[in-house]
Formats: sequence, structure tokens, C-alpha cells
Amino acid sequence: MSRDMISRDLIERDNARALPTLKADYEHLAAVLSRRGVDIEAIKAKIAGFGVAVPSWGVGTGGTRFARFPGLGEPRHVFDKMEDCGVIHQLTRATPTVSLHIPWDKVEDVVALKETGDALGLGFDAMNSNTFQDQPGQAHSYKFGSLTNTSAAAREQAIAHNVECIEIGRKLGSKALTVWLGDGSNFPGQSHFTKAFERYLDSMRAIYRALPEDWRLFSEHKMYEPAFYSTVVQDWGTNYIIATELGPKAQCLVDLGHHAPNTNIEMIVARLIQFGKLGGFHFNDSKYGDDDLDTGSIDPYRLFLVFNELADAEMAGANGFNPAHMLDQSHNVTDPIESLMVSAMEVVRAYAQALIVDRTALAGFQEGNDALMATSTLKTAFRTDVEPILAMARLEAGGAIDPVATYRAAGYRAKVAAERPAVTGSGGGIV
Ligand SMILES: [Mn+2]
Repeated sequence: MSRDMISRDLIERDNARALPTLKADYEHLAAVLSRRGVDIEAIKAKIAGFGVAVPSWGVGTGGTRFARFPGLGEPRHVFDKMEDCGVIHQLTRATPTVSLHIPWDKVEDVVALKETGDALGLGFDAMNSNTFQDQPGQAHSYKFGSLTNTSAAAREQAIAHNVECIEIGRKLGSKALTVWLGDGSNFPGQSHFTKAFERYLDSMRAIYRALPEDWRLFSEHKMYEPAFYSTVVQDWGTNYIIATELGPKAQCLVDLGHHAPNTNIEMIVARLIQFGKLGGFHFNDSKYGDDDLDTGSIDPYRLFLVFNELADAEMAGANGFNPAHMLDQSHNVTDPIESLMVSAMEVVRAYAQALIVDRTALAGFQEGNDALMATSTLKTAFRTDVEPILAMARLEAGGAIDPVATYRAAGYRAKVAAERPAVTGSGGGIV
């Protein structure tokens, strides 16, 4: 039995109040789906088995390059972050793992961290390394790059840091390392594209060699920022080359915000699936750039279209298909716990909508070149309000029918605000 962050009595009281309406909605949706040949219980079972990882850095308030406006009761260290993640999972039952960031989450006692996760019912998803900023006292600066730095000593230091992340992750039960770096250039001519990429590949080969047998190495591409002229791992093409060059344990990580506006991300996802190189996701949403807004808050249809590809691959039994699902967001104007709960539910919602797409009909319309009916088939699924499935799955797993309402009723933020004095530099960040 997991340690409760929110009173079980409160959850049960709130749920009891909401249950009659949920039951009626669920029965209605069951009838609607049944007419389409969809078994609601089968969809609910898949939803119950689905999880998305919470990024440890997401439970602190983020910021922009202009300012950061701290929230109340922000986590002071990784143990506080784990408790906030425990709240999210207890209420949504959709976030069974946490994705840690080193060194922001580095602790002396890794065993205690593992035990905290166990007590809260939380596992550890991919480890994230950080060579995009200098740490106090480090010998070599990353101002001009890390894994691609022209200095061999700086590159060695960056490699050693990634290997350390693997070692910490092993003790926690993680099975993957995500590498994102800001290496690139701000001026034409500043960096030799080919030499920089050769250095990158050599560094990543050294990290790959340190991977345990059952681990995966995710490389994450990003078009620009912090480098504004060129970025070494700038797009999925370069990312695919990396994963192919390194070997079978290397796969590509797709952060939805790391593309040019209007990029057809779902098509990138399909390509990576086809060639066994889709490692996983950082979910978020954006209007202009790497905005790190809440998942599904701007373009929920795009999120659905991404999941349409994922559900298609899952049902087709695509070779090597096992993507990691993680959130990667920065919360500036909301309570991060509320944003992460809502975002996790948006991810699950997109998955549920994708599961009810009539794939037999869609395939027929595609073969027959019936564009209108093909796209209508997707829209029919997208327009379906699947909330009763999500809510019933949460309820049956011990979560809240309405997680935000129950969270607010619990007064958790006020409670931790009293316990946690405001601190700066707790590692809330934008990655
Ligand atoms: Mn990311």
C-alpha cells in the first residue's frame, strides 16, 4: 500500500458525490461506442495500463529568460519533488514514474531516493543529463559546447557526467538515458558543422558503450535555442542518423516543442516507428517555438494525430515499438501540480481517442482514395468525449474522478507552503 499524499477519505467523499453522473455518462458512452463496434471495457483496460512520466523539474515553477515568478510551497529538493509527483499520481493514476534530472536531483543517498519512490508507488523513468550549463566548481566550461566541445578535456568531462547519470539510474531502476544538449553556434563560420558532428558521435559512442544491456539511449533533437544559428542535433534527420550510427539501443526522442511551427510531427513519428527508431516523447504544447506550454492546451488535434500513429503502430504490432511517454513543460502562471495533472490526462485522452478510431474503415477509405471519409473517420474519434472512460479508470484505480477539484479541496498547496520556505535555484528550468 502506497503512502497517501492526499487523504483517501477526501478522495472517496468527492468521488461519491460525482459517481452518479459519471455512471450515467459512462453508460451512455458505452452505448455510443457499442453502436460503432467498440467495447468500452477494452478501451478502459488499455487506459488503465497506460502511464506518462512526470519530469521532476516540472513540479517547480519555471521561468523565462526574462524572469521567474516563484510559486508558493515550491519543492526544495528532490524528496519534495517526489512528494508532489506522488500527489499527481495518486489523484490521476496516470503518472507512475518520474523522470529525474542530474545534477538538479543529485543526492548523497540514492537508496533513500529509491525508497521514497517505492513508498509513494513511483518508479523512475529515463534519466536526463545536463551539459547545457556549468555546475559550481567544474573544471571545464560548456560555454562553447559539451559533447562537441573543441576541447577534448571538456568532452571527456561531459561524457563522464552522462556515465554518472547511468550509474545513478541503475540504482533507481531506470532503463534509459536521455541526452539533450544545447551545443551549436551563434554565428555563421563559428563552428565546422562536420567536425562538430564527428565529435558528437564519438562522445555518444563512449556513452553508448557504458549503457547496461537492457538500457536505451535517447537522443533529443531541437531546432534552435540556446544556440541561435546552428544546433548540432537540430532535427529528426540528424537524430535518425545518430540512432542508426550508435546501434540498436539508441533511439530518437521527440519533444513536440522542438520543431519549426507547422511541422508535421505525426509524420516524423510515423517514419521513426517504421524504422524502429522511435524512443519516446517529451509532451508539451507550443504556439511559436519551444514554449513548453501544457500538453493539449494549444493544439489538441495535433496531439491526437500523434497518438493516432502510436495506436496504429501498437495495433499493427510494429517491430521494436515501445515508446517512453514523458511530459516536459514549464509552468509559469499555474500551480505546477494542477498543470501536470491536466496535461497527463490530456495525453491519456489523446490515446483513448486514437484507440477508438475505426481503423478498418479508415484503411478502406485510404485504399479507395476517399479523402473526405478518411479524414471524417479521424474526426469522429477526436470529437468523441472519452472523459467518462478516463474518469472511470481513475476511480477504479483509487484516483479521483475530478483530480483538480479534489486537489484544491485537499488544500495541499497551502499545507506545503507552510512547510517549505521559499528557496531559489531549486532547479526548476526550461529544457
Ligand atoms: Mn525535452
